[in-house]
Amino acid sequence: MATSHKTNRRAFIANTVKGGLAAGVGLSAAAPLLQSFTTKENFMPVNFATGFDQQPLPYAYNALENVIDAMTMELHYSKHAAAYSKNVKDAAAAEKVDITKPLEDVLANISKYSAKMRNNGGGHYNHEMFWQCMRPKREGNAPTGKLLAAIEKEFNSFDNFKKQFADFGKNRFGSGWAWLYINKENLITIGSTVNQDNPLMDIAEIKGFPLLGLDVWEHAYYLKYQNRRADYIDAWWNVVNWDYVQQRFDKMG
Ligand code: MN3
Repeated sequence: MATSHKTNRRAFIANTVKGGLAAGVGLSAAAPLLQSFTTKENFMPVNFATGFDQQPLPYAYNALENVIDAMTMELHYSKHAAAYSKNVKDAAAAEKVDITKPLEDVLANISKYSAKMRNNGGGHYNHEMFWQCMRPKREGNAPTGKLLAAIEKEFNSFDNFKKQFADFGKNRFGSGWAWLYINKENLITIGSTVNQDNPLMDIAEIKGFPLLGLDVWEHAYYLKYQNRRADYIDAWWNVVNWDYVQQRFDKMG
């Protein structure tokens, strides 16, 4: 089992580099191996296990300019997201959680932990995923292959999917996330969560494995878009890393 895990991990790294992201995404010299996968219902593919440390941003702060400005990226990554990582580790120490195990193990049983663990564990997971769900702007940015086929089957068209997904982002009152995810019936679907909840949590409004997440907290867009959340979402489609979403989707297939 260990051999096949290593092989898969190597394949993932190779794919990631091929996909144009910096080497080392999701990995650091100090990162634990995260080999255990005891999550309830065995729902998470092992290659996407998440640690408690913040990983390097896979591009420069200004790499998404014109969609997300460098100042927003820097504050978002180095202040907001860094704080979630620090705080979830503090909560883990207080609540005797083994941080060499995947964060997903905690999220799947988050109802047994504190509000601090819920807010910061979700915040850390969501942002680690969010950075990888983006890449520099591409014209005509869209999914391809099996992922596109699954989206078209469920939503009739990619444009219709984008509209419905954007509506979840726009209509999430206050702070939260919009998600494309695989639900417990193994169908690709969309929804939203409040604050830093996500579909992995046993107490979330929607449950499943997230493929793509959109941060609609004001800190994600306010410097450039002020109150215009809809404009931020419209522009965000240009920087979605569909290759990364496809990798998550493939692991669930
Ligand atoms: Mn955020």
